[in-house]
Amino acid sequence: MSEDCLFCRISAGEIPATVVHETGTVLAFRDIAPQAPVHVVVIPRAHHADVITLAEADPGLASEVLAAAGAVAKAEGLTGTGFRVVFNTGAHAGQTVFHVHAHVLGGGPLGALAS
Ligand code: DGP
Repeated sequence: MSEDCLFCRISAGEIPATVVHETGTVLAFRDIAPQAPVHVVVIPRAHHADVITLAEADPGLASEVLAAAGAVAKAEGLTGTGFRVVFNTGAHAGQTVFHVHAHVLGGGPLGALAS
């Protein structure tokens, strides 16, 4: 755990969040500033800065994050209509929290991705 990492502190229960799915290794909670009717953030409990460093360091854990994103999508009723799984990676992508997280977005039509 990194003491100055927001998502490490949420994982540790030090900062409250609306948790929708959790295991010993991953946690999913509702985004504080939702960009879609359903907007859930999925993190590994272990601290890795972004999805690329996670995939290099622990591909099994990266797979668990994706499996959790799928479980969230299913539980939120998104699998029939479609949804988006997004890993913002680095400053140009708008990443603001440098603890890897998947955004699971859905519940209505989503805008086009930036080109
Ligand atoms: P990104 O821009 O990809 O780094 O996404 C970070 C997301 O984290 C952003 O959509 C807002 C969300 N967020 C930031 N602080 C908090 C918080 O304290 N609680 C929750 N639930 N979400 C947060």
